[in-house]
Amino acid sequence: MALSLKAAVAASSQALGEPSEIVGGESATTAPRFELFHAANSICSQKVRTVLAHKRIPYVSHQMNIFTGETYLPDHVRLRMLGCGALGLPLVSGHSGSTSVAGGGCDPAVVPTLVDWETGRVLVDSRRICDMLDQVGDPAERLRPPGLDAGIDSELAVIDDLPNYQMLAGRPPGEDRRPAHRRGSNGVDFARQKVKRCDDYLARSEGDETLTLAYRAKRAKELDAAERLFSPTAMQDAYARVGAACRALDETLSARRTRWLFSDRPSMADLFWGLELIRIKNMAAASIWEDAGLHGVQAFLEQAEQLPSIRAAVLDWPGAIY
Ligand SMILES: N[C@@H](CCC(=O)N[C@@H](CS)C(=O)NCC(=O)O)C(=O)O
Repeated sequence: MALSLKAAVAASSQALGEPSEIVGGESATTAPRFELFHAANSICSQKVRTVLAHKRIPYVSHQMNIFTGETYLPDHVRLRMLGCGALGLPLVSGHSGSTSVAGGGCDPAVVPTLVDWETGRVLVDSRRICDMLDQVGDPAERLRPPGLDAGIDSELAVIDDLPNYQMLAGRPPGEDRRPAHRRGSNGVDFARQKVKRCDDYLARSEGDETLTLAYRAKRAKELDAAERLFSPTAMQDAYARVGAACRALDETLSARRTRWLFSDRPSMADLFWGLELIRIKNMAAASIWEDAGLHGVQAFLEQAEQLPSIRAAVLDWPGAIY
C-alpha cells in the first residue's frame, strides 16, 4: 500500500526526540505551508533555513541530530524516498565528494527534507528546495531575479561542487588547525560508522524493499567515501579546489560595481557563498583566503555575517557553529 504523505510526515516527526516548533510565524493563525526536517550544523540545511528566513516564510521545524544518525531513522528515510522518487534521479551509488545531487544522485538518509502541503510534494535537494522557495512571495524580492539568473547559477554550480564533506570530516593538509574536539577525525572512521549504521538498519529491514534499496544506496556511498575521499592526496586536492574557488570569487568581487555580487541586493549566490565561507572559517580553514591575501573574500564574509537571515538561520541558531 502506498504511504500517504500525512502518515509519512507524522511518523517521521514522532520518531524524533525533540518536539517540532514553528519558526518565523509567531503571529500565524493557520498551519504553515512548509515543514522542514533539518539539522543545525548541516550546511545544506543552513541554506534552506537562510532562504526561508530571508523570505520571511514560516515553517514547522523538525530538528535532527546528524551525529547520532537521526537522518537514517526508517521513518525519515521512507519520507525522503518519496522525494527521491519525485526527483527523477537515481539513488546515490558512490560519493562525488560534494553534496550536489546532480552529480551524485539522491541520498535517502540526509537532510534537508522539505514537505510542501500546498502541492503535496516532498523536496529533497537544498538547491532545488531553495529555487522552489524563491518562487514564493513577492516577485520583486526574488533571490534569483530574471536577467541575473545565469550569473547566479554559475556561482551556485561552483558552490554546489565544493568538497564540504571532506572539509568537515577529513584531516586538512599541512598544519591541522582544527579545534581539539575535532582534531581526531580523519573522515574514514566517520564514513565507516555510517556504513555500519546502514548494515544495522539493513539487517532490520529484511523484506522491506524501499528501506533495503535506500540503505544499500547510502552504504555504497559511504563505503566509497571511506575508501577514496580522505587520503592525503584527496584532501590536498579538495583544499586546492576550495582555494581556486576562493581566488575566482575574489576576482569576481574586485570586478563588481555593486554592493553584492550581482546587484545592490543579496542574491541566492551571495547567501550561499556567505554560508560556505562561514563554514570554512568554522572548519578553522580561513587561512585559505587569509594567507593568499584575498581581502575581497574576507570583506565579503564580514558583510554576509551581518545579514539578518544568516544571523537567524546560522550564527544565532543553537548548534549551527561548532
Ligand atoms: N544534495 C543534498 C545533500 C544533502 C546532504 O549531503 N546533507 C548532509 C548534511 S549537509 C547530511 O545530512 N549528512 C548526514 C549523513 O550523510 O549522515 C542537498 O543539498 O540537500
